[in-house]
Amino acid sequence: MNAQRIEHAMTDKGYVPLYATGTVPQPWANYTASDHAVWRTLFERQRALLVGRACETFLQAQDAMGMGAEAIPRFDDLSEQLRRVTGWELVGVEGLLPELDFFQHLSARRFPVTWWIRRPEQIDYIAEPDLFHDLFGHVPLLLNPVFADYMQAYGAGGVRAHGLGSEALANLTRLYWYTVEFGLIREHGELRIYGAGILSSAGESHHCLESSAPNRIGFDLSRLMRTRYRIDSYQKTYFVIDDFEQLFNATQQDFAPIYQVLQQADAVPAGDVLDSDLVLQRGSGEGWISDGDV
Ligand code: HBI
Ligand code: FE
Repeated sequence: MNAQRIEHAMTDKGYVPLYATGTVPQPWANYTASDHAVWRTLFERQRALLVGRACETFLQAQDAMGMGAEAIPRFDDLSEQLRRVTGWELVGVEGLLPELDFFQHLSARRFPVTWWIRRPEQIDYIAEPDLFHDLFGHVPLLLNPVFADYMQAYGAGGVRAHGLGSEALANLTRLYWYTVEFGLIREHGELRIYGAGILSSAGESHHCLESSAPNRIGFDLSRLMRTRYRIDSYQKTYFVIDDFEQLFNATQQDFAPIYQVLQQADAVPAGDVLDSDLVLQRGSGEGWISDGDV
């Protein structure tokens, strides 16, 4: 099944598709055999790749939820489990939501999940979030109480930033990008993946851990909020957290003074390393293209 695209909107990220803003029930009975087969192919490939690469919290949560390759999971089943453990629930959506709608859902402990899955010819790459990215990548960690609280705090911060203007919003969006989407975490002395943008991408699952091209830098909230990012290629820089408490604790302050300070500071290009950085690996920069940071 394919979603009806509603319209395109010009943003600072270029043209993005915008969909209906309401929530929709998951039309589970309408998924075709091909839809389920796409899920199965992607699930089997990523799970095999992620053992030893994704953090244990993610792998264990995915198992605990009974998320498997056999069929596209039902949002209602997953919501029931999430509600019991962390008070989160899933809501079906047509795709990318306007930022404020998205933040409001998160701050109410509702995670919007795109109901449709990519087509077979899009197995290796799709620019926009689909069901596989949202469910496989984002949903398991919502079973972890600390990460679940971080996501809600992020949403609440988003609602506040939205009222403060586009620069504050850009700062906050970078936080989401470099943690929830492309974050790495230290575990048993090694780097592991927790960001959903990586977890749902075969190529980036290798690249983020094994390539010598990207920088790997210790998490620092205001540094990260200054850092531009790329939406069209693997990341040039990954930020590494020690644990999910570090992430949650960083949200236990008012971001407004940070936004104020950052107004005087230049944004940092995606691949730059600063003297003040805690550098775990300085990237070789191999294969980097030089324009296109957002
Ligand atoms: N909408 N459904 C959906 N999923 C997202 O991940 C999402 C969104 N709208 C906005 C958005 N992400 C980004 O602007 C984040 O930076 C917040
Ligand atoms: Fe995502």
